[in-house]
Amino acid sequence: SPSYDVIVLGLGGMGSAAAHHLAARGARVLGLEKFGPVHQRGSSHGGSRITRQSYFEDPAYVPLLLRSYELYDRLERDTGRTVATLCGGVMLGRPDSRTVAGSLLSARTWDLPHEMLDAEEIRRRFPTLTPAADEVALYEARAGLVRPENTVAAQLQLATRGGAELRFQEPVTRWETLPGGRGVRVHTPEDTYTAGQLVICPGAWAPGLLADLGVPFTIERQVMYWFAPDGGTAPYTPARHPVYIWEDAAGVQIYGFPAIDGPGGGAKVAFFRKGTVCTPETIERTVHDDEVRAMADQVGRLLPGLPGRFLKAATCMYSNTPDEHFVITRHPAHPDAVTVACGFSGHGFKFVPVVGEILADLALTGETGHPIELFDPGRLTAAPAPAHGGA
Ligand code: PYC
Repeated sequence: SPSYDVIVLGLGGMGSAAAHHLAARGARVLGLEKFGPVHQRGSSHGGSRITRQSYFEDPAYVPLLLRSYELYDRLERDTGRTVATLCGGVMLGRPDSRTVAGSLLSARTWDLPHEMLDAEEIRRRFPTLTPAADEVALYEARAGLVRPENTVAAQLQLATRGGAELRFQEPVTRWETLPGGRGVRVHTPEDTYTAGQLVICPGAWAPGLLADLGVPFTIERQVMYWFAPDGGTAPYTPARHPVYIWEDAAGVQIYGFPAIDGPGGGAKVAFFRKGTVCTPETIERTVHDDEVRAMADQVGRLLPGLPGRFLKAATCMYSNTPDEHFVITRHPAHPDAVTVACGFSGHGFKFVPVVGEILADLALTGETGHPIELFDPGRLTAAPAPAHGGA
């Protein structure tokens, strides 16, 4: 059976990044993907993902974001593909909302450039937005969007250029570590491969492929919607319109993008974290009228002109961990041979290039200089403390 330094399982956002970074360091890499290149079945499609640095989820993400921005720039230079558009972004809600207060905490902790805008100033700067009088925004000029399909295509291109062998339509059916620290064996319907190291980037297939990790993943169906605004897209183009995350008084978050697909393409908007539990095999791909109405109603409260005409919708999946922080680690049961990256919980794509770098570090040296303590799965799997007096 053919032998490699590293096998990468899954060539979506994270796996294609890993394959690229590993190949660039001279490793003999085999990448295996269940579907075709740049497919629409997982979590790396839909044309756009938000990127931002004043990170409301936790200030611990900021150093990784700063590195990710550098690597997105490099990806663009090395391939000539457009992967990022930094049109600015507003994180909007009441001052004490998680979206606003959390973003401000990261901005202050890391001294990131930002502006705080009151409702009047938001309306003056961005006339499509109609916040309530008690809402404010953190504006970040370096926020914007990254393009998932272009990013995956660029990373696959660089992986191939670096000598990686990439095999598509070839699902991994089984893998095992070999005795005596001799690496891993990976089985597909086509062949059996061996390698010193395995990197697993399973996306929404984590519950099946990483059952032994013990992390209770929840796979969620999410819907992305495109609307053609009343009066045309001119005020919604990236030169004039920011990305936005808006949290209403009830804590419901939506997010959206400028119109990046030309005059006929409309603008994309979605609920953040309002999905329904699914599996990759059973996910409902049809989007129903009541879902479109609910989205139009919610986005119409902030952008009254946007839900002019519904154009289309598409589904994708989040792979949530219980605390919505990622899992990036050497596999606790196979620490010498297996590295995993999963549970990106709906906010991972902006990190794709730096995760590739981290996975290459872990697979080739067993450690990384990047701060990944937050992503240790031990936080989710630790046995409960024994009851008092128990024995
Ligand atoms: O990571 O910024 C993000 C995001 C917004 C909506 C879903 N993910």
